[in-house]
Amino acid sequence: MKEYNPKKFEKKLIEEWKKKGIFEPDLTLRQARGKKAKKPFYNLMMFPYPSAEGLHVGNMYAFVGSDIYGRKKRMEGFDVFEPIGLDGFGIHTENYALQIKTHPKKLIKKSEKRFYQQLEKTGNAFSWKEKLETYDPEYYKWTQWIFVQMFKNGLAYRKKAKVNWCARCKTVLADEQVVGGECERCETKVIQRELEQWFFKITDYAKRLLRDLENLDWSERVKIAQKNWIGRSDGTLIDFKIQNTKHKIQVFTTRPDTIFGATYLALSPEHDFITKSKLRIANYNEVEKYIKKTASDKKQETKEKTGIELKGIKALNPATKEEIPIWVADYVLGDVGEGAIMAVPAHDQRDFEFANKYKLPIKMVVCPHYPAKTCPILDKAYEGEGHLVDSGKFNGAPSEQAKREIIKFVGGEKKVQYRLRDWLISRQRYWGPPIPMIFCRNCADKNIGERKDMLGWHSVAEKDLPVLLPYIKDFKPLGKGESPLATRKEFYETKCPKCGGKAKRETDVSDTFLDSAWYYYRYPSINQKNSQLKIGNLKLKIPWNQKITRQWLPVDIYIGGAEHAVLHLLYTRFIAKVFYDWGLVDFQEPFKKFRAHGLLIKDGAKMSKSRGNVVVPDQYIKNFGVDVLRMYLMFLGPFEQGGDFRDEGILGIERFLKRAWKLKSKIKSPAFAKASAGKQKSKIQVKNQKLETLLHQSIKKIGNDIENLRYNTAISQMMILLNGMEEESEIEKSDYEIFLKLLAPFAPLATEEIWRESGRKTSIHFEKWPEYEEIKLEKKTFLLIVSVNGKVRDKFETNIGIAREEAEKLALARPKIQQFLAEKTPKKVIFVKDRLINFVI
Ligand code: ANZ
Ligand code: ZN
Repeated sequence: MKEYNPKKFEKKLIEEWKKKGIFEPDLTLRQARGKKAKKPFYNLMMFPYPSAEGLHVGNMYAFVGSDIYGRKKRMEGFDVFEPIGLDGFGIHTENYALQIKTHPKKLIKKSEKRFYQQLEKTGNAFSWKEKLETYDPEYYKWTQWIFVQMFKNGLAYRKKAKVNWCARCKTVLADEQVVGGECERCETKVIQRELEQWFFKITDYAKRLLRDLENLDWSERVKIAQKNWIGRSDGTLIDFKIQNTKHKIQVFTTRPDTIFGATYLALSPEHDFITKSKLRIANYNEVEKYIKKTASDKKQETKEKTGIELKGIKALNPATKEEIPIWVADYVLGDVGEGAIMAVPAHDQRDFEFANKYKLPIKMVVCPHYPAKTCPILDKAYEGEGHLVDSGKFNGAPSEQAKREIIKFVGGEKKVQYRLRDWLISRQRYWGPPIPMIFCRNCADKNIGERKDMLGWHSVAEKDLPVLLPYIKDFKPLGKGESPLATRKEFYETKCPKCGGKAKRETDVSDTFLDSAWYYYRYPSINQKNSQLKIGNLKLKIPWNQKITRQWLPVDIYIGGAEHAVLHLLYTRFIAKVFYDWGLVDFQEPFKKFRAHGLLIKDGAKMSKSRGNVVVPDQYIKNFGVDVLRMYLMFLGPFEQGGDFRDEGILGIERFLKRAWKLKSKIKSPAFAKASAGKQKSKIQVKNQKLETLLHQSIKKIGNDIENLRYNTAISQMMILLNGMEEESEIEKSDYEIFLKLLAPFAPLATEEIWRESGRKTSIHFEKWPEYEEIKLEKKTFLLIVSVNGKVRDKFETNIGIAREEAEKLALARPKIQQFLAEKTPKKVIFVKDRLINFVI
């Protein structure tokens, strides 16, 4: 019999699969699966962004895990769609192009080829006919189309704002791209710059984004991250009068019950009260200096708080009617709440630290040890609930109840607020879709514009899309707050679509995360006619085919990295809701089920290019074959937790596949080669009860494990099953086939090859997933140990519950035992029920 040699068949099968397109479902579902029910299943993995270095095993890990799930679904009778493409626009690719001094246009040609080659080698069941690249004008035309619709629907706007600036990437960043005060990509400390930028109004959707999280079947850690990021807080707006003026300062607080302990007000440095009260502020020059100094710092929780008092003015605490000082402090954020707080040092840790530093009064008003006579100031703020003290007529009230009463008492207004900021969408870089907007000075001066709040701004007409990204040889970011497109007159000089006069194109490009926020709508429609839709009284071509979209979307399972929790995974949800509101789709959540995969560790650190500990799959595939690498990766640990990539383990998997290959020589009938291709019953045929139980157990366990992405334990069970089958002197052909089918999602190539060798014309991957019977799960036999004078001499399977006499009779009949007893009668027989029998001679 031939040895297991993946070189002989892996490449051949992969090419054949692709050529015949066996994993291309009929997307129209017209002839899907012959007469059987049409069951579309959209199996999606997170859009990869490649660089020319290509795929590393960490990426492959995620893809293979997704593929295994899809393969089982296919065997369960679903029409599985598993597309692949490249998220090749954006800073990631551009930075890499800069680093290796190539133009991104040239770079992507190379990386595209390399990446698709590598992906092909994974053995995944991709639908190759539907691949897409975000830098393809046919694709980004629609990305721009989305921008235009966002503008027309009031969801895209431009404003001057303090924004995150990465000096190394020379561009602004969305809040979601700033991690711990640093640029998510290059880990440079982010500073604040005042720039005019485009935003998407994701905050309009905060409430729904939060509410709909609840019922989502998503990885819990991602749901929690989104919840915290959206950050709902239920609070109250309270006015503080400014003494001797008509002015008021409104604060947002979640703890109105602590108002009697509010010993000062604190404003963010951006608060407009400061400039408005310039003449009344005695130390205005100093204040101005302070504000300038803090302006460029990105605020961080851990930083030491600083501030300055506004001299010459006081506020009135509406509860105590006492005068309190007003401070400007950098720990109060300009874009959160009202940009002003009532500071309660005894009950808010930030205020506590600030008050200690600047010697401001600390007044305890919520007492945790009520009804003690006095309530001592603690060495940190007491942020919990309790009973009110030092709070006038509210003394003794529980804080929760006092909240409601005090809101009435001071005339506060309830308000729900979110931490989420609008999505900063423009980038001062080259490698992205130009933002399809035109500004006309002339129109602006005459108060003309598509939108009243955006005078002079016109969106590019749908028929004029795409706005092509021009070739710019020197594409380096300028760092002046403008994209390199701003250096190209021939690009930005244009005619106003309204008045025909001289106008200027927007020169920023859009954020990469917009490219990837809608790609999964495009995949199934790539080779279909786009639909026309009536929106209002407008007939509009949309980026997909409506019928196909209805059949295939939303995505059934989405697998990807948890690091995208508040980036890609939040933006996609937002865009889906926007599309829903526009009447484009009938669902509000893009991914029915999302599972985050774990990370691969190498030498104690996360595998990543920046750490330089990347393992490239190619050499492993060459040495061991792709099935071995796939199974090895999946065996490293629970898929949702990741694992440690070490070389040693791979040999064990290789041995397993060699043995699985060889197992076919145990098949009882040599007629395996002429198997009846038509009738492929998955019925377990085995006569041997022990193996029968094992088969049923394995089908159950492996099926459940795949469903729960516990591929490592599924593989362990495959190993147990293999051991069990190897113990037999002969196995039934049909039992071996069950073994193959269970293995097929993990080792799709070896199993397909064996299937073929047995004379089948069809693919194993469309076979029916084996079924188990509940009543056959329980084992009815056990391995009885037979020893002579305490030494184990024999073992055999027998029924559980066997009686002593029966066991003795059977044991004595065994040739081995007869040999050891040498015709002596045992002096004593020790019997341990369902375990062993020992003869003492
Ligand atoms: C008084 C108070 C007393 C507060 C107390 C807390 C505890 P969450 O729940 O995270 O939304 N706050 C309001 N606006 C702010 C801003 N622009 N920058 C920094 N802090 C701001 O937090 C709401 C609380 O954060 C508010 O309630 C306010 O402090 C502060 F014992 O008001 B609190
Ligand atoms: Zn104009």
